[in-house]
Amino acid sequence: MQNVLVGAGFFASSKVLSAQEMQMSGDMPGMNMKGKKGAIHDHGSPVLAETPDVPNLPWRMDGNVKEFHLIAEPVKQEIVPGRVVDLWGYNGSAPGPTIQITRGDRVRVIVDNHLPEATSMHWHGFDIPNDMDGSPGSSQDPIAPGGRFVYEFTLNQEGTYFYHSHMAMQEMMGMIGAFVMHPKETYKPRVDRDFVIIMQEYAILPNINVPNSMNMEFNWLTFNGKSGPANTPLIVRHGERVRIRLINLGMDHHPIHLHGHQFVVTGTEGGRQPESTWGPGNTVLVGVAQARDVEFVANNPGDWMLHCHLPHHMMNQMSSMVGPLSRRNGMPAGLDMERGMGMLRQGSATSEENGPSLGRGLGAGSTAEQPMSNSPLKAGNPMLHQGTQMGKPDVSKDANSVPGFPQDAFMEGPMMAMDQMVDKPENFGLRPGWSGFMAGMMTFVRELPQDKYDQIMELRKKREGNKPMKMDMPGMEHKHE
Ligand SMILES: [Cu+2]
Repeated sequence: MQNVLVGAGFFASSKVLSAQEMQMSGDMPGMNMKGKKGAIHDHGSPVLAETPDVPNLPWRMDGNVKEFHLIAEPVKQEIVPGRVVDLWGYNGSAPGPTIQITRGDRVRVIVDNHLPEATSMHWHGFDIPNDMDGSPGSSQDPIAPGGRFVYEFTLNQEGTYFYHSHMAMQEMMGMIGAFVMHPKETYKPRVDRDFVIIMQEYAILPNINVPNSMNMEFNWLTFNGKSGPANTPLIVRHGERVRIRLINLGMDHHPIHLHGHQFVVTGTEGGRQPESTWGPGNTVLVGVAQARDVEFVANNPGDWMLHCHLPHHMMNQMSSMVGPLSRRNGMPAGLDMERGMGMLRQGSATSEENGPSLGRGLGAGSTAEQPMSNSPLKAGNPMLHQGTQMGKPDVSKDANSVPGFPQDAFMEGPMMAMDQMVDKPENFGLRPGWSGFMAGMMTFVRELPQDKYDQIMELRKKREGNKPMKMDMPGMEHKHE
């Protein structure tokens, strides 16, 4: 029915202990399994949060201390099929794995630095002693490359928190993770589903894999490290009460909009808000460094979009593909538009050819050495992505004579569809061609009737075989009868 913890604990770094050992590593106080088949209960322990596309961080008990292990390291992250980029994150993931604890827990986090430079770990919003705060230079020395720092504190808070590197440029390389603090007893009304979405943004030019952390404009917008259509939808059953924890760490604010439902904002990065403050809405602005919890009742079945409403944040690899520019034969890289916008004319922001200038733009060709066309109307196969379905956009005969054309004709739609490439159980049953319209910070809340829900869970089971689900913590049980 929902994700609940069973009595067995779940455990740290799989590199350290085996799954068998994890199962034996003790209880998670306050989060024992209470869920019965189809039971509705307004008391007991909260459900465990799911962070689609991001693992939970296992832990082990050391006496009465919950011990976690985070490794700051470079990661290769596939943000959409075929687009693998070089980010910095934790334990092989950017964002890093989600940590979940219960109010009152004594927590230890061992942080190892496998980066080529110093880092620090800040616990965002935590009421903890100053020397555990992770502020480099003031509360501690930065953690040297190859070094380790052990954080330990007792947490008497509940809500949606996060951890992140307190080195500003490292933040823009991906270094954040969610830290959920559960109450001992579930809130009322109880939620059946609890999701986490972390918003991040990167400036990555078409022909390199490393984000330009100095940029002020962004062309890759991610939910949990994936851009649409590669992110995994939130699967819920019709009738369930759902919480979504939204976390933003980047350079932009994101107005997150849910279709087909009204929600209430039940919490901020400071924890739970009193019910008297809950007002209906369907768009919540999540500012930089903020968290917002929203809750709603899934009372309207269907595949509902959940997305950032900034138009440019619903795009992938934005480049100068709209408007009159697209009707030219292309232009030599590094001229005209780039110059006008103060873009780099050669190399990347960190290349040796470039002096200290602040590139802002991301136009196609702003780093390419050869003239290139960005013209879907002129070039033969201008935007062919391997594996895409390449349907034809529906445009009128005189489209070229209409000022402003094209806008979306080559940005979304059939020619961008890649249903097969992003096929997974959670996408089963979506309308054919759906993926051509999902990009950037866009995903679905799929609110399914029992039979469709069961079908997807069956497929999930098949995918995972007898192993625990990839996103699970050992000891966590998925019930879906
Ligand atoms: Cu946005």
